[in-house]
Amino acid sequence: MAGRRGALIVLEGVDRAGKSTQGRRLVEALRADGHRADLLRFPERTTEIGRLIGSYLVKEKNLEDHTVHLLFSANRWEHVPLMKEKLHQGITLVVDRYAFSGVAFTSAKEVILASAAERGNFGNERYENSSFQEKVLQSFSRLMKDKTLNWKTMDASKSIEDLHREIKSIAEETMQEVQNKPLGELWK
Ligand code: NYM
Ligand code: MG
Repeated sequence: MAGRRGALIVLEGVDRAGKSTQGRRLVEALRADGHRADLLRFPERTTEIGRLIGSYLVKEKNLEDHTVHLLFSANRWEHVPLMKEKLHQGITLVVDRYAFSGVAFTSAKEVILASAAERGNFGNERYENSSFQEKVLQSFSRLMKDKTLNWKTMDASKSIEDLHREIKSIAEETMQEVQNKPLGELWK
């Protein structure tokens, strides 16, 4: 097993798509099968930067748009050394949102008017309304045209169990595929 690296598996999508549920299930299942796997999420609200982001999201704090964008980015970068170390050690990382959310949510801001009405079903954080999420989805669709990344689209209306089985088999395939490949760099 020496030298085999872990896979970086990123779950992206609009709010309430089921990413967190599936991420947790995936890590549990991989571990149960004897793989080494860790779950990460972004924003990771427990660091100093993450606490700033958290207070922005719950509307306790106002931050200028570029500033908050860079905080989200910094919040990922502060975890990159640890992520690389784990991947090199053979630990597969399941990540609940990554830089794609960074692009999709910030770019959705550029096109949305502040007048978007709050709708049902979402929570009370910033961005949690259907017109904003619609823009986010369009932005994700553009990002998925990048064929250097191995995107798989999931139908989030399926049952938790069915989705879990699909995601697990994709994850296992990916772990096999990348185990002897060097780590790549995103958008380079
Ligand atoms: N979000 C998340 C961003 O706006 N930019 C980012 O870079 C990331 C990683 O944070 N509505 C947004 C998307 C979500 C919000 O995320 C909180 P979560 O997964 O609901 O905790
Ligand atoms: Mg949320």
